[in-house]
Amino acid sequence: MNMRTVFGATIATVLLPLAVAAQDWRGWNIHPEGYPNSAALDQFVAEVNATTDLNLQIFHGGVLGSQPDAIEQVRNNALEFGQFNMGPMGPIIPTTNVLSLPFIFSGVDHMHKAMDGDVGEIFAAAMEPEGIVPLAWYDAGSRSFYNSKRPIMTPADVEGLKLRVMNNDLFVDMVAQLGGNATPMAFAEVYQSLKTGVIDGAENNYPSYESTGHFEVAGFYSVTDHLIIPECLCVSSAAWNNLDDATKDAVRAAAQNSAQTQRQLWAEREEESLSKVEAAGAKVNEVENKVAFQEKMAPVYENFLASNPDMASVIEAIQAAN
Ligand code: BDP
Repeated sequence: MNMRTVFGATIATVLLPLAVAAQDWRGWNIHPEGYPNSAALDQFVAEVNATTDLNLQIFHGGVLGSQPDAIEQVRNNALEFGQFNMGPMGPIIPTTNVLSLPFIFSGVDHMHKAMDGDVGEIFAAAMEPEGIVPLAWYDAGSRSFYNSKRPIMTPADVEGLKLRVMNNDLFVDMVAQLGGNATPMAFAEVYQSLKTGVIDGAENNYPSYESTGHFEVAGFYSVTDHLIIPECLCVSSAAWNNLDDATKDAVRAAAQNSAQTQRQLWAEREEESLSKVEAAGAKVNEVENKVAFQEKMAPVYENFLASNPDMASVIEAIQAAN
């Protein structure tokens, strides 16, 4: 045994018990301070720190890395918690892809009803063995297309547009069915890519369109409402399984309280963001015939079910929850 090994072994033996005893939890969040999700996470952290022996810290603004990386880090317990959109969760936990199917929910109320009830349990059961425990579901409104070229009124208006999507092949297929070209890209890179013309547009809800400044460089926002994707406040399975029952109850209660706060703040922020982008000159247009977009999505469902036939029952469970 050389000195380095001896030294390494000594450090590991000394540090490991300390790390376990401290119960410091680090959390990932992509949004800036003051965003509804960030404020709700601040509340979660404060409540858990006040009611348990845990010591949580949340890092806003994506400073701990991109979302796909952060999901992996929570799965590996390199981070203990995070606030994740189910879009980038799909490539890692296939069942969650159902939540990224275009027009799967008829509206946000349908999404709440499904996720807060038995349907939410289907996803929790699929996620836990993969290293992630969802404790509460946050709102992310509905996503629509925006771009720098023209208002989108009909599917034909999407033809030829280069659009950024979140990291999931389902979204690439979704844009392809409309005749556009999709590029999966990290959230943090979108502003610059829009500005330099690497892409023509992207898709998101009003609060993210506004908070990122994308409205400054892609001024046509067209209300297609094609995706309603829930987000989770998630804890790593390893960290979760380490807790006693009383602590689990306290953490879960704090997560659910934070989700209530998030949903309230979300509703307010949607309106504020819409006013802000319109005041800044962005052109927001309603889409009269959303069914035309929905019809174009039939092959997305067919392709998805062809490779995931067992997901038909999950889709039915969602539809039944409406
Ligand atoms: C926002 C989500 C965030 C995503 C982002 C995106 O809240 O989790 O990372 O969209 O488009 O609405 O990447």
